[in-house]
Amino acid sequence: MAKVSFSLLFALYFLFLQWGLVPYTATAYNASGLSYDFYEKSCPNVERIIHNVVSQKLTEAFSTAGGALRIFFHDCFVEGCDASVLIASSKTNKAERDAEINLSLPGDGYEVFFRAKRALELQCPGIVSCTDVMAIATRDLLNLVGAPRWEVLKGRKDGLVSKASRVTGNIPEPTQTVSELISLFKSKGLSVLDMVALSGGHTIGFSHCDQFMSRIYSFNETFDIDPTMDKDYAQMLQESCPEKTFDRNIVLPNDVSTPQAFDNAYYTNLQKGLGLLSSDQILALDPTTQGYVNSMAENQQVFFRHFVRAMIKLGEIGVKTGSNGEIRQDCGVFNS
Ligand code: HEM
Ligand SMILES: *[C@@H]1O[C@H](CO)[C@@H](O)[C@H](O)[C@H]1NC(C)=O
Ligand SMILES: *[C@@H]1O[C@H](CO)[C@@H](O)[C@H](O)[C@H]1NC(C)=O
Ligand SMILES: CC(=O)N[C@H]1CO[C@H](CO)[C@@H](O)[C@@H]1O
Repeated sequence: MAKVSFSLLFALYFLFLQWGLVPYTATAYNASGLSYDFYEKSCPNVERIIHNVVSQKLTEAFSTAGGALRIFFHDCFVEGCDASVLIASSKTNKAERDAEINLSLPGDGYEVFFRAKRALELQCPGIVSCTDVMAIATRDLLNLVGAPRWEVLKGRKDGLVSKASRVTGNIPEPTQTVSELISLFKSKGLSVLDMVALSGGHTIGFSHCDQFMSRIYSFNETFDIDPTMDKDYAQMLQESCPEKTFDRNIVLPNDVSTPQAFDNAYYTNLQKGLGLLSSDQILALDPTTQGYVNSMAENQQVFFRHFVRAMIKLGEIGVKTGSNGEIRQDCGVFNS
């Protein structure tokens, strides 16, 4: 009897955990060596200094939030979260940010990280790593546009390697299949659920025409337009991105219904064929991911809980501590 009710409870707990009804505990997901109070003595105002810079920058350019999130994500997937994406190329090294796939990484996102680090150097020189700045600033920006707030673990060191050649294969592409995406995320220690929740980052931000052109022109032998896309939406996209003469600088919102709000509309859009990238739309169609899309579309709190948990996990990928890294003085160049 006791045995039966225990397994029943366990099954229920698992079910609730799956669907995000158990409040997450951050401690379950930290990487060794990181802590919440890492700068308590050395730079007690670190969070406030970053927050001031970030909120100022956001009032100047709303696109900062999406830009920063995408750069943070790319940084963590290539060499781990170590600010390697901020390094500028030199005569002898083509750096990560100059990989072909990086061409579209947004200037405002870079700018906010550099600005926050410069503000910190005035008050606590040489103390706070660029990678911690990225994690805190991204959290703050998302919170300012409507995401829940979470505590950021600190103590990451900045990486000593940044190579464009390390990018390909480590960053997902919009034409990949669900199983290809799943195996990439899995290789970074992220589950299918994490992947679906993090894709909700596309509730803000923009994409360039070339990232979805193949869905709206000569899709395949049978269909001119991807039949999984809403027809009016496809027509609107065609108007903004004419086949032969599209403007390489034009960007369109990833979330067509509420582009400026961090909400679960990304998922409700997918249910209606309003996903912009193929990699978005297929999440609502593939049996492996469809259930997660539906539960996040149905309940924004479920999305928020899974998103926060997955962001904390994302922020711990390949983290360097101790002598495996440095505290860069200028986020754009290695110390020596
Ligand atoms: C699942 C696989 C993913 C694919 C294939 C993908 C692909 C893309 C592409 C092609 C763009 C448009 C780039 C451009 O044209 O400028 C984009 C934008 C963006 N992505 Fe993803 N992404 C994925 C997952 C993620 C994740 C996990 C995050 C963060 C948690 C994220 C955050 C963003 C943001 C915020 C933007 C907008 C950037 C801006 O406004 O400048 N993406 N993504
Ligand atoms: C990190 O996780 C371990 C257990 O996995 C826990 O003992 C420790 O308290 C956590 N540290 C922080 C700062 O959450
Ligand atoms: C075109 O795409 C649709 C939808 O993905 C698919 O069902 C169909 O089999 C494809 N046709 C060809 C010729 O590949
Ligand atoms: C090669 C290249 O143009 N890389 C770009 C990567 O993204 C940043 C930010 O927009 C640009 O400054 C780089 O030039």
